Formats: sequence, C-alpha cells, structure tokens
Amino acid sequence: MKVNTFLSKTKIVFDSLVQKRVVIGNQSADLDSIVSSISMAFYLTSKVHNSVPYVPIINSTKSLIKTKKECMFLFDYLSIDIERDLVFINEWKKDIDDVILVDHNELDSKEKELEIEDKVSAIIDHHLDKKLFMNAEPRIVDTAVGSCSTLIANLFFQSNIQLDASFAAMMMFPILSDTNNLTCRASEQDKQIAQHLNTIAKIDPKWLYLQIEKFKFDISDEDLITLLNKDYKQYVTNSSSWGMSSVNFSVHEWIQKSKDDLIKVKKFMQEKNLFFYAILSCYKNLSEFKRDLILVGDKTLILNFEENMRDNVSSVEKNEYCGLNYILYDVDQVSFTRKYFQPELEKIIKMYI
Ligand SMILES: [Mn+2]
Repeated sequence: MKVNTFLSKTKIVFDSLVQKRVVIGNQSADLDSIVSSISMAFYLTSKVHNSVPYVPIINSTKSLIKTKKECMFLFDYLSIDIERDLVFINEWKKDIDDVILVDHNELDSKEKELEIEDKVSAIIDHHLDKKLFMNAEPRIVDTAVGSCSTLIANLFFQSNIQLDASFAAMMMFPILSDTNNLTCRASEQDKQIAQHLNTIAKIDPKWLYLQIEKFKFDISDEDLITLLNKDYKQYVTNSSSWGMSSVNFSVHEWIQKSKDDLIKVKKFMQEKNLFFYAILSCYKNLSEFKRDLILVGDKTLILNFEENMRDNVSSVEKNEYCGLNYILYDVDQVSFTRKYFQPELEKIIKMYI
C-alpha cells in the first residue's frame, strides 16, 4: 500500500464514530516526528490482519507545517495532500482511547492538557529516557540512533510486512536529514537501515539529501518569528516553562547584524510565558556545518549558565540589551543537537529554581 492511500484510510477512521488509536510525534513536528508517526501507524495497522487503521497525528498546526519547506517537499514527493490527508493535534477528539508516542517519551504541555496520561500504550523514541510509562509495550528508547525512523524501519524489517517503495522512501527522508546524509550522528544501525530501505525505494540518497538540505536551509523569505517557531520545543521544569528553538542561521551573525531583533525575542518569550529561552543553530559556513547557541534569561540565570556550562561550548559574548540578558556560545561539535543540550540546560536550570 502507498503512503497516501494509507493516509486516506486513516482519515476516514478519524472522521468516523469508531474508537480511535493514534500515533503522535513530538511537538517540533520535524521530518522525523512526522514520518515516525505515519510509519508507526502503518506498522501497527499491518501487524494485525483487517485491523482498523491507527491514525497518525501531526503534533503541530497546519499553518506552521506549511512554513516548513522540507516537510512540504516530503508531502509533494509522496503526493500527500495536507488539507485532505493529515490530522493535526488541534483536531483531537474525545473518543481517542489509545495513544502511541513516537520520537518522544514524555508528554509535552499540550499533550498534558489533553489528559492522555493513562492512554499511552507504546513508545518508540531516541531521546534521553525519562523512564515514564514503564508498562508501555513495545517500549523502545534507543538514544544511539540518529533518527527515530530508523527504529521503526527496523520493526518492519523484523516482521514480514510488505513495504511499498513510497514508505521506504519516506523513511529515508528523516534518516538522511538527521544524519547529514549519514556523515554525522549516524550509528551503524542508521546506515544499515538506510541501505536496506534504499533497496526498496531506489532513489539516489545523495540527490534526496541535497534536496532536503536545500529546502531546510532556504530561509530567504521568512520573518524571524516564523523561523523561531518552525522547530520549537517547550519544556516545564519545576512548573516553570522554558523553550528551545533550532534554527538554520548563525545566531552570532544575526545578533551582530540586528540586535534590535532581541525585542522580538522578548515578545516571543512573553507570549509563551517563558522564563528562559535558548536558540541553537546549525548553519553552513563555506561547505562546513557549524553550530552556535544563545541563552536568554534573567541576570542570575545567565550567570549560572556562565559558571556551569563548561563542556563542549566556548563563550563568545555575554551582554544585556533592552532588559534581556543573554550569553552566546560557539558549539564545539556539530553533533551536539537539541537532544544533547536539553538535558544539559535542564540540569543547570534545576540548580537555579
Ligand atoms: Mn527524532
């Protein structure tokens, strides 16, 4: 079965009156989260003959997804109509009685509001294990892989479920994207799975990766707030909210050029009620990938970071502007993603609040 055929079936189920089982990715709703939810829904549906389809749910809004050019490229490639074929989290319904989490293993604040705590029955993820939902089955949390889709593709290969070329191609998108075409953060398993998928998908991985990269780094016509929202995650530590965006431009360069934008950042934080906000970049300098990081918060918190952030970053600038305190770092290695920094930052925040 093709991906778009499967999705149209799930949409019928979602709009009907039957009890629903859903698969939901993380709140950043990046390629990995979207693809993981669709492929896991198909895996669970295919495992049982004549099963009512599991419905993948996109953990974001339609309007935000439309700003993500690499996601729109994926939908285009698979002839998925985002108006017709996809379900978004704001369409949540009361008769959903089984929730599978992919690409995350704890509930975000929006999910908590939906009161689904006692409905989570399975987890497939590659982030730091928060040891929640210990009775979930399966419960696979493997931080070694670059992409959650690798873990789901592996489930397919361990079963005898037929995989259409469209599904195989779809799962290659996040694996190649998250590992820079298997050159960074790629485990042996990512490499093997990508190769295996490609025997079915038969696409040139180099071409596919370059296309994704082109769309991901094309920020020419975007305003700052859209860019900050595109790949954003919000966390709660000791009942206070903080957030972290991943962006595709150098934060240092941006601050140097347009310091006034920090006022927009201040507004962004106020709107989301954040006491602390981090922006982690991944950008291309000549042909090399680099990262920098800015941390924004009150004076004491920033001082706390200055004293405790020692590993894998070097401080570039600490400053105050329009009542915002911030510290700017160069990140030593491009392999340090948000997945790495989130628990690091959380540790330091906990010392402070
Ligand atoms: Mn992921």
